[in-house]
Amino acid sequence: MRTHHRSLPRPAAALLGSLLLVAAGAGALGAVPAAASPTASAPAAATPLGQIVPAPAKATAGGSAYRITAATRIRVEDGSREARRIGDYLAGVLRPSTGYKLPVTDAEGRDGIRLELHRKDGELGAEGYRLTSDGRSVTVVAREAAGLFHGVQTLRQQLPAKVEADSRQAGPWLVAGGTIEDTPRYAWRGAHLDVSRHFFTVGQVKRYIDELALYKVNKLHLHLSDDQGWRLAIDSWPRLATYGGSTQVGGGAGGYYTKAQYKEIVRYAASRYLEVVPEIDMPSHTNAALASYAELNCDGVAPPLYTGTEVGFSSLCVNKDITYKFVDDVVREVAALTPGRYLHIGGDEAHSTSHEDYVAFMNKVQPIVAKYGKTVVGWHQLTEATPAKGALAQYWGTEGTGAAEKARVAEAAKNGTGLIISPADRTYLDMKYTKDTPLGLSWAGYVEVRRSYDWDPGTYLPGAPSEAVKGVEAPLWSETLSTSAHLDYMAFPRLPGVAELGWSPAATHDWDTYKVRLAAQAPRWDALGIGYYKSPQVPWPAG
Ligand code: NGO
Repeated sequence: MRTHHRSLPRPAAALLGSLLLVAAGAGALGAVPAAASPTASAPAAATPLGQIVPAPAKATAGGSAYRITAATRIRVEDGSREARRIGDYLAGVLRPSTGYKLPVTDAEGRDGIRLELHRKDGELGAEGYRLTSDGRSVTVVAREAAGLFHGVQTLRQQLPAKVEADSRQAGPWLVAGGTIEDTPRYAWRGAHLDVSRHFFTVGQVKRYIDELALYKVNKLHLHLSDDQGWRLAIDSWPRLATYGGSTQVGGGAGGYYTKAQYKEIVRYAASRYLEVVPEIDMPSHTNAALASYAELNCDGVAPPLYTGTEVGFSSLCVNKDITYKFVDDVVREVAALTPGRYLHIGGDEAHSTSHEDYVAFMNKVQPIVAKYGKTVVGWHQLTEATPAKGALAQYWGTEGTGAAEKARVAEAAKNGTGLIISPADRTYLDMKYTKDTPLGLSWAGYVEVRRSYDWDPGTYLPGAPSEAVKGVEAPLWSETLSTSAHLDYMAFPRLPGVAELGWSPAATHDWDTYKVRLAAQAPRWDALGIGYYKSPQVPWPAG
C-alpha cells in the first residue's frame, strides 16, 4: 500500500493552518459581517476574488462579500432545464458541507445565488461567464450552459476548501465582493485517459471527470484500444471486447465498456460539459484486435494477447480489404455512440508499417471517419500522410524531437491542420516528477510541476501559426497506473497547470503567482480525498 495517498478528508481543524482558511477561521471567531455590512472586514475573510485555478481573464474586487446562509436560495430564473440542472449540481456540492437546504427555485428575486442564461450576451461566447458578488447576491451570467457551469466552478473555488467536504462544516461561507469576467483562451482544453493499458471502470472514469470539471477542462480523450486491451463493445466484431479486452498490462483481468456503459460515460461527461473524444488507435497499437481476429493479420495467424509495455510492434494488414471493412464497422459503431464532433484515429508509433503503407492506410481511413460525420484527430505522425480537411494533429514531441519532424507539423499547421499541443516532456501526466517518483515512466524525462506549467502553447512549435493552435491536452497513460489513487497522484498537481494554460490569457502567465494559487488548492484536494505529489517547488500550506 502506498503511503502518499490520503484517501480520507483531513479533519477540518487541521485545515485551519492553510492559506485559504486562516482568514475564514478568524471570521468564525469574531463577528462575521452580515451580508449587507460595509466592505471593510468582509472581503478580508474570503478568498480574494480571482485567486483560483485557472486564473480568470479579469477579476475586479470590491464591495461587500456575499455570505451563504441557511436562508440562501439558488435561483434559476429563466426556467431553462439546463440552468436548473446546474443549480441542482451546485446545491449537491454545497448542501453536505454547509448543512443548509439551499432550495433551487425559479421564483424571481434579487437575492441568493442566481444562475442566469443571457442568450444574447455575445461577449461571453460559448463558454464564458460573468460572476458578480455583493452583499445581496452572487450572480453568474452566461450565454451558454457550459459558461454557467464554468462560473459555478469559479464560485466553488471562491468558497473555503471545506465546502468540498461531505459532512457538515463550520462557516462562514463567504464569496469576496466584485466581478469576474472570464472566457477561455482555447476551445480545446483536454485530458486524455488510457483505459487500455489498465482498464478503469465507469466509476473511476466519472471520478476523473469530476476532477477535470473543477479546472474547466472540456474534452475527455479516451484511449480505448491498444496492444494490451480493446475496451469498447463493437457488435459487428464482438471478440474485440470479449477476448481482446480480457487482459491488461501485467496480466490482470482487464475489462471493457458495454455500449450502455460507454454511453453513460458520455452522458456523465456531458453533464460536466466535457465532450468525449474516443480514440481507436491504428494501424499500430492493435495487438488486441489482431489477437481477436486472425483474418486481420497479413499471415492469417492471430498473435497471442499481450500484457507487456513495448510499443510499435503491431500493425493492421494495410493491403487486405478486410482491414477497411473492419475500420468501417468500428468507426461506424463508435461514431454512432458518440455525440461529439471528433474521432481520434491514433496513428502513432507505426514502427512495423512501412512509410508508404502508413500513408496509404491513413489516407484511406480518414474518409471513413468523415463518412460517419466525424472530424479526424490523430497523433502528429498523421502529418506524414495527408491530413484531411479540418483534421487536428496532436503534437506529442519533446524538446529533443528533431527539427525536421517539428517543421513537418508546422508546415501542416500552415496548410490548415489544427494543432493540439501535448508535449510529452511538459504535459504527459504519466512522466515521473523526479527520479524518486514511485509510479510513471521517464522516457521523456522527469516533469516537475514548474516544467509542466511554465511554457506557452501558443508559441511552442516553431513556425506554426498561433491561430492553428486549438488548445492543449494532458495525456495520462496507464502502463504503470491501475487505481484512482495512482491517477490522482500523477495528475495532481500538474493537471491544473495544463488546464490553466488552456483557459487563462497568456498575460496572466506567471509561475511565482501561479504556485501560490496552486498551493491554495491543496486543502480542496484533501477535502475531496485526492492524494497528490507534494512538490518542493510549491509553497504548500502547513498542516
Ligand atoms: C507515447 C506512446 C504511448 C505510450 C506513451 C507513454 C504516444 C502518443 N504513444 O505517446 O503508446 O503509452 O508514450 O508515455
